[in-house]
Amino acid sequence: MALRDILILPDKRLRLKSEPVTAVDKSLRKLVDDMFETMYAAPGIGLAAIQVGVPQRVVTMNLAKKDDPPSPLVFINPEVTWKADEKSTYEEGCLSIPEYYEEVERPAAVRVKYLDLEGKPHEIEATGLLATCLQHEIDHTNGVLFIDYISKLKRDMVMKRFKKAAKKTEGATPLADDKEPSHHIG
Ligand code: GNR
Ligand code: NI
Repeated sequence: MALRDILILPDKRLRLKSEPVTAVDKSLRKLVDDMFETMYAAPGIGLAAIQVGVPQRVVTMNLAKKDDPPSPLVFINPEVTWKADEKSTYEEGCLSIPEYYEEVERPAAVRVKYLDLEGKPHEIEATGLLATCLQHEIDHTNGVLFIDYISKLKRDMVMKRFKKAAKKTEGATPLADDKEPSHHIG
């Protein structure tokens, strides 16, 4: 297993439409393992493959409460097949938009079809946090972020903040774990 870097706004790759998985093979299982490790370390309750730079329609999730045993879920090629008219509001966050939280209204229940890690098809009806998280992650596979549902004023403010932060660190190379920071000379 390996930790992968999480893409942060305004990384343009977060706007890509991911490609369907065509084969559940060894490299896909390695991707899923790495996604779980990365999601647990973050920590987050869900992760889409594009958030680690892989434009494939793969989602991992763990909605277990802190201190409860993990309950890992994998959704391959997930698709919403039905949305309830009823809405529910949840304060959302995103590992690609760290430390920003805002209320988002979405359908309160959805049906989702997907493949499991054996390539076997399933269809589930989700409510509550599972419904919200599935919609948030399926949006990622389509290049959609939760800030797309908030006011333009708030979204512009968030984009400005993250563009400024990215500018500050541009050209900076992450240090390897075994290296000490070098000091400027002169
Ligand atoms: O960790 C996460 N928490 C969360 C809270 C409310 C609604 C959605 C989420 S998903 C998020 C992790 C993430 O960015 N997944 O894409
Ligand atoms: Ni997210």
